[in-house]
Amino acid sequence: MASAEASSNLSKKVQVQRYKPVDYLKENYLNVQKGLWSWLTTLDHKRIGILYLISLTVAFLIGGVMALGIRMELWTPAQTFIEADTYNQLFTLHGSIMIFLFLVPSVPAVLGNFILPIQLGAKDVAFPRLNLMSWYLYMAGAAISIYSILAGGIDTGWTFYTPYSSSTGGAVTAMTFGVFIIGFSSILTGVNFITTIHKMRAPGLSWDKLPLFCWGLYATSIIQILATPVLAITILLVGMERILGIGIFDPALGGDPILYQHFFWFYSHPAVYIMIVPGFGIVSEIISTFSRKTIFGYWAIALSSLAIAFIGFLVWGHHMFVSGQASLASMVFSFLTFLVGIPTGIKMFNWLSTMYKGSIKLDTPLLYILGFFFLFTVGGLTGIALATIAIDVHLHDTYYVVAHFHFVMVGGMVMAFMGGLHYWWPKMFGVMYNQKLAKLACFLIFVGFNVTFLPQFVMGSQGMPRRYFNYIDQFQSFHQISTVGSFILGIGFILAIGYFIHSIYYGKKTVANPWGSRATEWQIPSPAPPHNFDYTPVMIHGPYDYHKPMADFQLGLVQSGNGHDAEHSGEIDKKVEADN
Ligand code: HEM
Ligand SMILES: [Cu+2]
Repeated sequence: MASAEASSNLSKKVQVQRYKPVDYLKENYLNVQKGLWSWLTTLDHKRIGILYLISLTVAFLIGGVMALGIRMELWTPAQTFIEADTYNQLFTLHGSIMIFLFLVPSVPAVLGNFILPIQLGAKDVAFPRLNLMSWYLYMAGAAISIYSILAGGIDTGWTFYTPYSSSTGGAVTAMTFGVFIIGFSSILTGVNFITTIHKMRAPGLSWDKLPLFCWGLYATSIIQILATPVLAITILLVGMERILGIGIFDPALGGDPILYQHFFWFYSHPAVYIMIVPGFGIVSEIISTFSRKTIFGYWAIALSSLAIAFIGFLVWGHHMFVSGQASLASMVFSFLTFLVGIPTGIKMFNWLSTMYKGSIKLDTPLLYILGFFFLFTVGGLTGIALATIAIDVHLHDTYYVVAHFHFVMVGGMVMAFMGGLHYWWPKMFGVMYNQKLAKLACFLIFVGFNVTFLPQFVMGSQGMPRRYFNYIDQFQSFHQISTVGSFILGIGFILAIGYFIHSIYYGKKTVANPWGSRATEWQIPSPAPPHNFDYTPVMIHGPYDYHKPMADFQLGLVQSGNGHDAEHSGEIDKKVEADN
């Protein structure tokens, strides 16, 4: 009651104007400027999001081809078609590319860049130039990583464990330098988002109305800023050890390799939350929109993201149960790891409660999120098993771990990313993809994923070690099922890329709000206008207030006939007439 009064006071005070919703404008962020140069020098957060989308898709394809190479090699227990050395390089590059060039940047840099300022009712992020610089740093880091492939490749695994990485030949120095540079891109994005969320919220958008996607990005940004520098310093030290021979991690030089593992996992465990927490934000948006219901437990979802970010800093030692750390330390790390299950469980509970008795529409974005629920739960629960010291001693460095982290990273994060991409695609390009093919691709990806990774739990628990080129005959059928699955998965992704690109050129034009969502980004035309809003929107309701009438949310963009953007008003009048 009190809050309804407050919001009506607010609307009186600022005299909120309601405009007719406009579906599209002649001028949008895609056509406002033309030519490659305008893209390479753009300061528009939306265009930078698209630049990231293109670069990340290329990285994902390269990483994906390498994965298929690994799976093909494992078709037979002995050598199948490549040398053992090449195999080591393949899984190292696959892991490094997927983690550092795809998963870490994916949701924040692509979808976060595009959607966050619009959800906040802002014209752009707080530091547009810094935003563009992040993309250039990403590209520079990617170029150096690719150089490292040409300069001999690396075979240390994506974890760059010392002392091997301190002494092995190849291009470890180049690769770690590339990761170092990409780390800065990640830090700058985090700084930008935190400032934007604090400073650029539209009037009326209090913290309790902040969309949960923004909360997710906020929690992620904190981790990016606090954890990434530790990785940067660590790999810088590896470089110094290699180049200058200073003993830090290599016992031969008087260093300590366990120290490296502490440093590495102090970043890399929180980094797994950099990957998944923004994905949680996507889940909340999609669940609410496609259930037509207010999100259940708003604060519980928002704060559990922060709790996960916080606890995530205290559990890194669960990667080191068998590396010789003190058993008391192991017990503490094991206990703290179990705690992560609490905020994660809270999220699951709230999402399912949001769907309960909702008016559910099974469109492609929601299908991906339902897949996420299933796969991420398997990933999370097997994580609890691994966090149990007595079990981990047996499962460490087996295919069980490989299956675990693929269930959380692909089954969780990539599913959420795909859901988000399908959800926001109409806003990004103003077109709808082929929905039938999209459902087919989602099905192929879900089935292919399970066929690839479920057998890995079984062979891992039976002792199949990870990162091995040869294996004993008993595991062959598991490996072959897994390889078949990986090709189904690959076909699913290729299909998705195909209909996405097709839709840009031939897709049906879509309306401003094809999903009937209450969230702010759906109230502006599709594709988004160059500056998102022509006036500062005033947020009266929260983004999930499905019990309030739609008309309360419609911002429109241009008030036709008021001289404001006169160039388009005639066209808009016609469009509005046609709609009525
Ligand atoms: C939420 C997203 C998560 C991601 C992205 C993720 C990712 C990963 C990755 C990449 C590894 C393998 C590291 C390596 O290469 O050695 C790993 C291992 C592990 N994860 Fe997770 N994980 C997640 C959640 C969890 C949860 C919720 C738990 C437990 C509650 C957990 C417990 C573990 C443990 C104990 C290991 C070490 C296993 C071993 O090496 O023996 N993880 N995870
Ligand atoms: Cu971890």
